[in-house]
Amino acid sequence: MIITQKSLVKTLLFCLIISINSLKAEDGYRLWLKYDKIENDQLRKSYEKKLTNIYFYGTSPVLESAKKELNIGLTRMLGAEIADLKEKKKGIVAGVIGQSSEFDQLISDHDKSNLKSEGFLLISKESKSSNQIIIAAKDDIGVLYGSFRLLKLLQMHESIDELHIMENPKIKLRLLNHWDNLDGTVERGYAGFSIWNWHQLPEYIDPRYIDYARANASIGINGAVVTNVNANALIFRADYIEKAKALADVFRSYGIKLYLTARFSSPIEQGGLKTADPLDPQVQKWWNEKVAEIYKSIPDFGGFVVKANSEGQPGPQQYNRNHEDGANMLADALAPFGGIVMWRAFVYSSEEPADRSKQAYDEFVPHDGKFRKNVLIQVKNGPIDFMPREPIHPLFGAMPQTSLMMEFQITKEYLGQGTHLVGLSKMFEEVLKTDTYAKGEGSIVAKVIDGSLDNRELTGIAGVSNIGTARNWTGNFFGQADWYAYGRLAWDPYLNSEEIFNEWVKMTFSNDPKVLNPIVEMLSTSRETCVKYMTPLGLHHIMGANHHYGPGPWVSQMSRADWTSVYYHKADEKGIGFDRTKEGSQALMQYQEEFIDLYKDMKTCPLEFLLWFHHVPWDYKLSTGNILWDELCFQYHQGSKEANDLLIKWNTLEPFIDKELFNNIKMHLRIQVKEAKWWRDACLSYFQTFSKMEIPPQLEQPEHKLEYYQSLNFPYSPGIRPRW
Ligand code: GCW
Repeated sequence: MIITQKSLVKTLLFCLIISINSLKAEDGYRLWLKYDKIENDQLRKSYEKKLTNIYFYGTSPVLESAKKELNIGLTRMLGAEIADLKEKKKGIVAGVIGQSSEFDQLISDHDKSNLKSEGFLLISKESKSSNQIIIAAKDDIGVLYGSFRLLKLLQMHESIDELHIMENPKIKLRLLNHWDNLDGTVERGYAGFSIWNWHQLPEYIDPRYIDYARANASIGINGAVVTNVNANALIFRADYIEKAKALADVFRSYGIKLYLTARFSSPIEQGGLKTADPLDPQVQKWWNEKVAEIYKSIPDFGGFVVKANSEGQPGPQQYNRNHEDGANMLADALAPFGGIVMWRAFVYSSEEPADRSKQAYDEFVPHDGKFRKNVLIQVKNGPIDFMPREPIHPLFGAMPQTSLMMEFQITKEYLGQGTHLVGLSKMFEEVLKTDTYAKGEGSIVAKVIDGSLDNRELTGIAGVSNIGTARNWTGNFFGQADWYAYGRLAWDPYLNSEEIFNEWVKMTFSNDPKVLNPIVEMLSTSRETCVKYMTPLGLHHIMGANHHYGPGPWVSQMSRADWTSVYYHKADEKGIGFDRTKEGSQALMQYQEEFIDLYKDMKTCPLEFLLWFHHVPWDYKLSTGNILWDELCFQYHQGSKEANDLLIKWNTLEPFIDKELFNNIKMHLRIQVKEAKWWRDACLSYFQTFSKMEIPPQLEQPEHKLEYYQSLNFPYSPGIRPRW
């Protein structure tokens, strides 16, 4: 046998990949793309027979990424070398439809006509003369997604016989929003600093950027807004545009577009103008030129996200203009290049309104149908702010002539931040499946977002990223599951969380039911657990001030009343809760009639939103048979107990989990147990000063007096908004 230098290098590289794989302790860096060797010999060999050859029709940077990924994944999982044999009859055959008649013949007309942009088809073809796994798509991004799907089948030990999988994404823009500042900090980030090293860009390309793009592409994310919505106009300086271009260049070969946040006052700060009035011709000209400059560097630039007239951010209202004027002005600058504006609906004015939850609806509904075609209104899932549980935002279903996109928060600002295990998929799913009743029963939020309810072309979804410089990306290991779940629901908002958790656990931990089932159960129950120990029965916004870490139901002194906790829980000697019914703030009236009927009556209002919509007397008898005060105590205690159950369950997994990873998660779960008890005891001690009732004697009593909980302070809590 003649060993050429090239084949020797290739073999050495192969050995290196295999050995690195088996030596390292599990530090979480590889996310769900672990590609561990398949230990079951029979299964591995059955895959190997079908997959050890790759042939791609055509080439492009995205197709190269797909091929590279198949190579890495198959080499690791099969422990065998993968050849690019130019063999078309055997193994993986991939391509974009419409580019080679030879390839096109492999696909039926029916399949061809059902495939949509970015979708993929995965089929097996077996005959005497051929044995192929075909990955086909209408564009190269679809081929990349199909390649990841094939690798996932193997990671999940599924059969690849008689394959016929076709998937099309249901939402067009599937974005991550990074609240990353140019100084490297991350607002509400609990996984270290920003992964974008602006200082060293554009020259230094951290290999992380590539792995970031791979991970996102593997779940179908096709856009990244790399800067904070509390925006900095510096990003529009020429040198920063070049830095952004360097990131866009990395993302491109993974089908990911780059977007930026636009500070509304940029024409003043970067352009030296006296005004940022959207109707001023000079202002429009500045934006037109700036946008043209960006597109010169980044031809596939996605567009802008804008937070305007919200929490001190500049906006059109400063010039007596409105959201429509502001959004359309930017949309006009972007339209010639195919760019879009995502204008956020997270607004509440500086004059305190009677009920902050009503404001976005009041400000936006009058403009329905008046935004340009390339504008999306980006709406948070609930009307307040990413609470552990909120009813859906009343805007969903209320603006049929406007493209509304969903904004979820993947980072856990209000759900235990960097430590608690809370499977967010359940929360996302709850929101997406809630009925708006906008067009009668069944008008669920997912249908608003995917455009099917109102026949909208431009559709989108955004998730506020939880990624940072932590070696495992998300700090808390289970944060990876939230990133994964967000991507999956962005691809298909009708998926079930159990299915998503199953996929993630199989790829991240193991296919062994002894490991799989308990972890899926932990993920599935944890969100409800968190709601119980933080904000049961519809309570909300009762966390510590500014950093939002830990309980702070007593917070009453802030520059605005609607930043305090007392504004939201309204506890007094009579009872607790925010009356948002017709007799109260009337926020409930912003929803459809059927929705109103569900919640309007204290007697029949589902318990999870009781205190969201009603001010309820302490001794009010609930459907559970308990009076309100007792129920509150039971729920807090149950939540704290369930947090402990998570730890107990985790401990049973010790024999099956990598030691480093096991301990990492165990330590975080211990923090969660401690903090769940802290939430419970602090909140009950405080609310007790109003209810004047005993915590039922069978329950553990608070460890400390209320003053102790009130005295705690955390000046260096992570993720706080920086002051510019
Ligand atoms: O929830 C609040 C956060 C702010 C955030 C704001 C927003 C980026 O506490 O940190 O600012 O929402 O969504 O704009």
